[in-house]
Amino acid sequence: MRVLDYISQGTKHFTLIDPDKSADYLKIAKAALEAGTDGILVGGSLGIPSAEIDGVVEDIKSVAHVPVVLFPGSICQLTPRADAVLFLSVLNSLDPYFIVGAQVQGAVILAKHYPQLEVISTAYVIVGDGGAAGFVSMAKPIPLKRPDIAVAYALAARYMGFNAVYLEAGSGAPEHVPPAMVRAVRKYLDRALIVGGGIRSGEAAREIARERPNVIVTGTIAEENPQKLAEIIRAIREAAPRQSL
Ligand code: 1GP
Repeated sequence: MRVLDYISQGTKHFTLIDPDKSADYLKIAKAALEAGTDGILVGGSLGIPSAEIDGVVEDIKSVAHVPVVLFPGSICQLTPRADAVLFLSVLNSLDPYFIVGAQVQGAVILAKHYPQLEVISTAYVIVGDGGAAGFVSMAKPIPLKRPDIAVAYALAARYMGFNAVYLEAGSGAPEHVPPAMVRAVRKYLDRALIVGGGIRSGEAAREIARERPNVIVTGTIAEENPQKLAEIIRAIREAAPRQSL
């Protein structure tokens, strides 16, 4: 099954592993798999040497029975070892490099060298604090109290033909994407909706899952508190049993 089809059904939990932050990425991957995560994203806003990314993904693939998907912070984080890549365009960046420049460079690598890698075109929309992702990509984050602006971006993404929209509050953000914003976007978006950043409790995950995004991503919690991760995954399952869109 293609990863896009896999994530388009129901609400799943993905764990973000940033090898730059966590030397012990394999331990985190194993803990996340044990807690029942449905997929693993690999990537980060800051540097991961391109020489390392192949090995990191290979290692994670060797223990994972779920899709391993690239979440590249730069074109140096591409590898054919993954199951798919989120081909991100930071729609609310002020710098064209992050909207289409890096994508032009990355597209050539994908087409010429990794044509077998599934590409999921993803409108990456930064909201609230935005974290390192927002800072590095020169984003103008959408205020948390303006779900209407998030809807406008999601609609633009839909008409531009993106496969998915990713609402990103930023890793470690003080506030996650508000459920009201997820609800507003879900109402208009007939394709995969991914939400992440600042989700630290089962309660927060439950409230977001009730709005039926397709993927809820957590990163930091897997590094800091694997038990909490199990609670988050349970809450998602309870709030959004695996319904189809
Ligand atoms: C993925 O950036 C997030 O969208 C991960 O955020 O580290 O706050 O869970 P956390």
